[in-house]
Amino acid sequence: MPYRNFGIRYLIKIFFLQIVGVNNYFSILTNHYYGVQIEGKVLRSESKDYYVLNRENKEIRCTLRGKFKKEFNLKKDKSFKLDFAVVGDMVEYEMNRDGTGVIYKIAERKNYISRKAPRIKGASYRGERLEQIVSANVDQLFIISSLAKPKFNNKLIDRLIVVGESSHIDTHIILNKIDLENENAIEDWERLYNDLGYKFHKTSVVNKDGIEEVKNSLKGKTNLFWGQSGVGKSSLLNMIYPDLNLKTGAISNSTNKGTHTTVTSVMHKIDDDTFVIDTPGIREMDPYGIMKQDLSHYFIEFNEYSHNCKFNTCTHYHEPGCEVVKAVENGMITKERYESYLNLLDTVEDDMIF
Ligand SMILES: Nc1nc2c(ncn2[C@@H]2O[C@H](COP(=O)(O)OP(=O)(O)O)[C@@H](O)[C@H]2O)c(=O)[nH]1
Ligand SMILES: [Mg+2]
Ligand SMILES: [Zn+2]
Repeated sequence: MPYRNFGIRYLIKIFFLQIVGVNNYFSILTNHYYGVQIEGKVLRSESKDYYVLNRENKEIRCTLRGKFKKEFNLKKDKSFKLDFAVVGDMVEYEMNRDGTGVIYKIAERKNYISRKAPRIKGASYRGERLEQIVSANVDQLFIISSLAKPKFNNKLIDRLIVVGESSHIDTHIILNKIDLENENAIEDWERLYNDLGYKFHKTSVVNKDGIEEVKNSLKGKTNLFWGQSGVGKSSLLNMIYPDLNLKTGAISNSTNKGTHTTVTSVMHKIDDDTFVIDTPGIREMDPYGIMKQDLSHYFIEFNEYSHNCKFNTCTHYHEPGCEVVKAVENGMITKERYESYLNLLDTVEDDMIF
């Protein structure tokens, strides 16, 4: 008798609601039908799997819920759709019976670090390049460079600084492998970046120089290690946190590829408030979503001059009455930084997707 059944069920439901209260009743319902809902942090992803660390420090392999699509308004100057999770995302997932999980919610990102997805080798297609997010919710960007092998590359550092600045993330620079050459060669760079306000650490994994200083700077933050392949990102992390046991390797000259090194970004938990993200080495670095007329904002020493340029759309290149160009001529802005700027301005122009 369906009607009578319904009546009894209805009475039980009312009775239940009376006892446990509306909120608890619904949470019991949800738990029963959809599994327990848990919060966690994405540590890494492999193809379609996301490894999520929950509050009990358990790593759960999750997939994204089927029709997962959510509109985010993430970065100050950007708004677009994302339908995936990335390293560093805070997510909510439900447990399956087999111990895996299904992510059904990605929390709004505080910030994130990205670049243009690398060009596919040999492809003649020069269309829109997608955004590749390296990590979300980062407190500090550590740009890792080396004194030699590979040789110091200030243009790459400046490109990475632009990403840090445009994402409003504190940026440090590490110069590693100072055991290889006389570090005096780098004094001018050290002064330049320090003057700009970027903390400049000098390290050697061989001599253990500067390791404690870097370790102290990492404490209590979520830190992204980023830089060229072979500069020693994984080696540094191993030296600072021996338990990590990350793979390291020399770059083979013939293929220019790392051997058995990091392939995707991986976040590691050090303690309750300290996280580090090791990234695969990069060979090219084009910031994503930066417009030509905004680029100079991310060269922070340009700002006090660019206000006074004759045109407020000045790109500080060929325009008359440009105060930035004047500052370069007067030696107030270094030629090297200005060259990095022009070099980037070119890329931004080429690959403009807005
Ligand atoms: N001489 C010297 N070699 C280093 C130093 N740090 C790392 N290396 C070496 O550089 C190579 C690349 O290191 P790895 O950590 O894999 O670089 P990653 O690609 O940036 O992670 C390895 O052969 C390391 O042993 C250092 O401070 N001094
Ligand atoms: Mg590595
Ligand atoms: Zn100008």
